[in-house]
Amino acid sequence: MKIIINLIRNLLGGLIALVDVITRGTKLKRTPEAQKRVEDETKSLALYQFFACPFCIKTRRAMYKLNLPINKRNASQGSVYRDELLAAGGKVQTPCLRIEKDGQVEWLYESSEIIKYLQNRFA
Ligand SMILES: N[C@@H](CCC(=O)N[C@@H](CS)C(=O)NCC(=O)O)C(=O)O
Repeated sequence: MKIIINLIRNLLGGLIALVDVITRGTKLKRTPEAQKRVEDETKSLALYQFFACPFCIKTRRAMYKLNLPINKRNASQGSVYRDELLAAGGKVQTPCLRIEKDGQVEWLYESSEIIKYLQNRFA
């Protein structure tokens, strides 16, 4: 039964991911210098995610629109990133944004909080 539920979940997630790619629209345009600065800043960020999770898709969509090449780390079963998320973030819930600043690391959960953070910082 669990296998069937997971299969349906992944199929639905895959479908949403496909629709997302088709309907994403355009990325935010910056001057080459501004884009370079943003790209340098995004090096200290990483998104822990599942490919087919609707909340992750929503977050990736916002990242795409803001033109943010944030490193994506798949936290699926058996992955080292899953262990890392649990150990350092405190729970396996995606999406989670790992933010490194001045040698400190913050783990930001909740898609709406992550999107708000990215919009405040990069829009
Ligand atoms: N309110 C959260 C919901 C996130 C959520 O439910 N994520 C699911 C995946 S779609 C999760 O991490 N579940 C834990 C698991 O699958 O182990 C958000 O908006 O980010």
